[in-house]
Amino acid sequence: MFCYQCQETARNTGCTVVGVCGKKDNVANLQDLLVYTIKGLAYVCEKVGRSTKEIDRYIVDSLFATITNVNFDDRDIIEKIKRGIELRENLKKELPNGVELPDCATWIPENEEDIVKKANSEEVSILATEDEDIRSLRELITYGVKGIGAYLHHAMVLGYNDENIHKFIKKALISTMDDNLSVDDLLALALETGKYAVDTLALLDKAHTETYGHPKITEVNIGVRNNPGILISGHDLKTLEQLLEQTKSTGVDVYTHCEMLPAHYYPAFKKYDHFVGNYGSAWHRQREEFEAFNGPIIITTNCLVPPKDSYKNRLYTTGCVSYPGVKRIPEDENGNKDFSEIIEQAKKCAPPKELERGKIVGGFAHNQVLSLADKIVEAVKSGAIRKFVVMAGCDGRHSSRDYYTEFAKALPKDTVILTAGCAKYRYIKLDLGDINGIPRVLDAGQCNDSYSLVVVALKLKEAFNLEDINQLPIVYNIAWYEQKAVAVLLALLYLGIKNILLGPTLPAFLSPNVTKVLVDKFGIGTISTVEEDIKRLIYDE
Ligand code: SF4
Ligand code: SF3
Repeated sequence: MFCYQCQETARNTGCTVVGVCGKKDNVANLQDLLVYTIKGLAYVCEKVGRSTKEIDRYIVDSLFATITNVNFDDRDIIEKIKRGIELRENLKKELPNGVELPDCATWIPENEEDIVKKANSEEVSILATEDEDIRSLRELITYGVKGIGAYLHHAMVLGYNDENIHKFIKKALISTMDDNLSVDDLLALALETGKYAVDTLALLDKAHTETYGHPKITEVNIGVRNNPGILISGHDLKTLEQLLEQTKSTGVDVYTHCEMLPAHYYPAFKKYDHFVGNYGSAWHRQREEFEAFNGPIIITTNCLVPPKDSYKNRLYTTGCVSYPGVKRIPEDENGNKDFSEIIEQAKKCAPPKELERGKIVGGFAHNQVLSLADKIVEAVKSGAIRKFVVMAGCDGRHSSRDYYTEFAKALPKDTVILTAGCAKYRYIKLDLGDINGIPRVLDAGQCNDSYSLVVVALKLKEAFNLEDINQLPIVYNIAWYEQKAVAVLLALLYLGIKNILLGPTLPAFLSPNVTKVLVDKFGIGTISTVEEDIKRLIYDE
């Protein structure tokens, strides 16, 4: 195996024996083959000149399955590979004879052994691209497209879709196999990936807000009650909605974990009295927190960590998530899921163990922030707010991420943190106070709600009558971990945002030359010490 798609890759170069995330080498290789299969299918779609709804959904779901901490299940990946080949071969019937196709579009396994053999072959590995810079850009684009696929999946679950994004996904994937493309061509394609990431995030924002209303300022309880509970994690609000409906009047409470926290900010979920609060913190703490929860846990999307035996029998996956030996909740053709078995199990479980008491305040997505725009503009003009610091992104295991807690604490009192994604758990429970009633940490929501922060920035640009988004008193200190964050980063670059600090390390998949281009063109940098970065970002020294 060779995988370097996430921030925690071994020695910041690549996982080669087993993933730091727990992904086994056979699964890593099968995931490479799945991506190879998707590319072959995209190629045939292009040659035929059409796709189908089924193919589009398949591509998006399969890309999602290869994101870090989503799918650890070799059986599931093998089934997806078989399905991709079936879809490809069916569509291929529309091609005239004699059309030349690459191996990824022609290869047919006779049995599962063939699939495993192919997965282990060098030709499907990332390392098959020898030139380090071309490989770097191909992977940057592929990871951006994985992130787009995941976000598009979320929108599609709610009935929102965009043909053009599906077309771009295929075009981009095909381009990563094109030996005629230069470094410059691929750089342009990486920025175009950013454009489609913006479109996808905008679509998902529309899907969320039209379905569940605009997030509002909300106090979320972080303590527990004395009823049995079900804990739900990940980003999929539709699954949460179904769970809340089915648990009504059952005596079972529902709690969110990690990226599901922002669900509390949506008006549509406020009517459920048994939707109690948020339990615990970010994904990497789940092994202790799930154990303490006592009741069933549902993982709807990333991030799943290989479970401990102590709670494996009350852990459930759904959607694109899968783990060998962990029960999966299927859905019918209308996307409906049946939680009755889980609810019955919950009733027999002890209430969650209390981890903490208090509240988190959030709900500062664009609509809510813009309703405070006058107050914010006034605070900036009067100097009460010196700067906004975007600290969106992901959390992770590395102790180097303590930096973000220390950075938040060390920020001067006239700064406001804008956040989204699970990175917030590094500082959201610190009491950082407020500025004229505006809290010093404004949480917009999930990682996809980073889009919301951009909408706010664009509105402020208008309010201050500025030409360039970079003239705003907004600086960026972003933490990344997985490939959704890569899509968000490309979106920010496409929007012209400069001088982003990306940490805790720069991606291993960026070669020195590609990094240099990003530094020269966009001023991208990485974190140093808290003191240095405060000087650099806040005092422009
Ligand atoms: Fe390693 Fe990250 Fe790939 Fe997992 S996803 S195998 S930790 S690089
Ligand atoms: Fe977090 Fe996985 Fe990225 Fe959605 S839940 S931000 S890491």
